[in-house]
Amino acid sequence: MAEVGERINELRQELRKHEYHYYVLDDPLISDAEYDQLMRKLQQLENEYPELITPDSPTQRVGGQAAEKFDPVVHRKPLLSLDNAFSLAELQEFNRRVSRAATAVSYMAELKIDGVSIVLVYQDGILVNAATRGDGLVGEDVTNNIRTIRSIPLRLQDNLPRLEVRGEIYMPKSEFLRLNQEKEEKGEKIFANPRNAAAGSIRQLDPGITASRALAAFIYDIIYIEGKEIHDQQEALNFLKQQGFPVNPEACYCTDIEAVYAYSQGYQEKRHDLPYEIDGVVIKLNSMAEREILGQTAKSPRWAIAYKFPAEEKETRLLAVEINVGRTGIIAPTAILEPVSLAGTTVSRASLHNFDLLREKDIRVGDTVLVHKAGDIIPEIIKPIVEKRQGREEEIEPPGNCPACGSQVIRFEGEVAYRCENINCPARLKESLIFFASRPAMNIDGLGPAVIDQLVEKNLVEKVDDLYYLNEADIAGLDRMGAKSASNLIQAIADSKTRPLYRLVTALGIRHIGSKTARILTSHIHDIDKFSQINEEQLMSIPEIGPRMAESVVKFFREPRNQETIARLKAAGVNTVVAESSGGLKPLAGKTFVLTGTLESLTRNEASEKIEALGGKVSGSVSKKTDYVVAGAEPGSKYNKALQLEVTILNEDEFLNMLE
Ligand code: 0OX
Repeated sequence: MAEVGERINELRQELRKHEYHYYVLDDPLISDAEYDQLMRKLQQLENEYPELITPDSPTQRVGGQAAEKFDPVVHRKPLLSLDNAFSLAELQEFNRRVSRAATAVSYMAELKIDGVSIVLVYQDGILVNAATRGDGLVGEDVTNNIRTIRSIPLRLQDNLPRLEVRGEIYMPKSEFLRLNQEKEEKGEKIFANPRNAAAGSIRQLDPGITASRALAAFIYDIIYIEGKEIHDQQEALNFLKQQGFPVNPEACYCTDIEAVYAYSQGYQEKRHDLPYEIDGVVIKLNSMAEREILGQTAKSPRWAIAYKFPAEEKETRLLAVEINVGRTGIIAPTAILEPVSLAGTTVSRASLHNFDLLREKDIRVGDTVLVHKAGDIIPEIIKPIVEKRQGREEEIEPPGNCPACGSQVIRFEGEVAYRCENINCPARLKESLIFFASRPAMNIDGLGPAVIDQLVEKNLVEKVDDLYYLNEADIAGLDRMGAKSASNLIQAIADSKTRPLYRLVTALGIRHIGSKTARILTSHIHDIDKFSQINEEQLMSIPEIGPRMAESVVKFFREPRNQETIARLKAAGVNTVVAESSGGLKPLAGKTFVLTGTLESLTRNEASEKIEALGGKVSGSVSKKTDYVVAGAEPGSKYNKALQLEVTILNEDEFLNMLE
């Protein structure tokens, strides 16, 4: 037991070291796979010896239930905000005020990270609380969310009795762009800027959501410390770094205000090359003793100031609005602008994201508009300059039909996006094909993105169903495709004709209908032709089918272009029905299986298919009626339930033997 404890400690130290190198220094010492392996080892030991789990273990970053609300946290002392300066003259004025009270003045100049202020409290070297700034007096307890940020140490280098620090949580530009793209593809509202995205991510009641966003942090202030004396800001930053905190490396010691100004000017240019957004520079009197002398006003310290960069915004004219269909079928407006130079590039187009946003901002063709770059990269219209209207500006309406294929445009409940749901729409075709051929769908071996690209570019496939009319000569003409692989691919396409119906329903890429839902649908609806006759109410009477799914199914099958596609797939010999049990060998008839964990040799879908093909049933939960629980690697709670109910547990080999 003592040995296990020691091994656990070693693993934790090792993992902390790698977290620090990866997330703070941005200089990993080992591969992700090696890191994952160490983490799994620790997890295994902690599973076996749960009494040895401590809150500062690297395994304990995401845990616990979603909260109902955030508790208030009263700050030890009010968190001050900063006075602003916008010019050299204002900086010099600040310097004069400081120099009147302090002697031997020197400054630390730090980048002003555009994020969300937080306070972290460490007791005996362990993170015990994290709170937002709130109104400066009372913030919100967001400890469980902050714990998920990998660069924030759960344990400090030294066991200081108490340390309270302040810093900024931010979302890197790249993560902001990724998140907004993901949101756009889901038809959801996007975040206006990385700061809002960081704030929104920290204020999630479910820490799992915070964990899924790559937030980062810089710590820059010691609010309270026991067990150590800190004399100036430079020492503070060094000390914070030593304790394992992420500290911004661009901070600079300046002996006079001119050096501060030169630093600020430099970053006004360089800001676009940084991976995070800054909105200025914070200038702080270096000496803590001198800070005491200067004191503070009601809301800000007299010893610090923010030099704010001018916002990078320009006025230009909105010449036209182009309506485009994205690769996933989302129909979105794009602004065509009179070219204008902005933050280092010439901008002539701007994303308008969705038609709701256009209406909310009341943007019209012909307007003079204010533009900026979201995440420093994506040109966007902030607002129209209403005072400059001439009266001839035109409002922009969403189209009724897809500009690429003419299908009726669809909008789902609760989404901002308008979509084209024609699986064969030329704008969507490549994406439709990639999904159609993918493993959870028709599982066509050898038909990946590279081949699909060529098939579409060479007009060999103009509709998904054209796949089934290809011949070997068509395929053998593609790059990097020999006669043998051409014949294999034709065979793989032919083999896919006999896939079970649920795979075809999955492959159609109907919104909200993944393979699990497709399975549920086809266990009630045994013929694809019946899908176009069914209404939302009938669909919702199927357990587990909700209104969003029902709406989506009905809209998909109502589109005449999709009906045509299905007819042609059927004509090509693709299976469109659920085969009634043909009296063949059904050795698993009457047996119920539950799958848990990851199997090595086949996916969950494949395993379910095999069980069902042999007459068995697959259920999602373990009960006394379950005959077998098949347990793969890292099984979930179903495994424990099986033990408890004494249900027979099969490992992968035993399961595979049963299928033979
Ligand atoms: C920032 C930032 C914000 C602490 C004492 C006065 C203001 N956004 O990067 N605030 C401060 O300092 C606080 N420093 C910063 N670097």
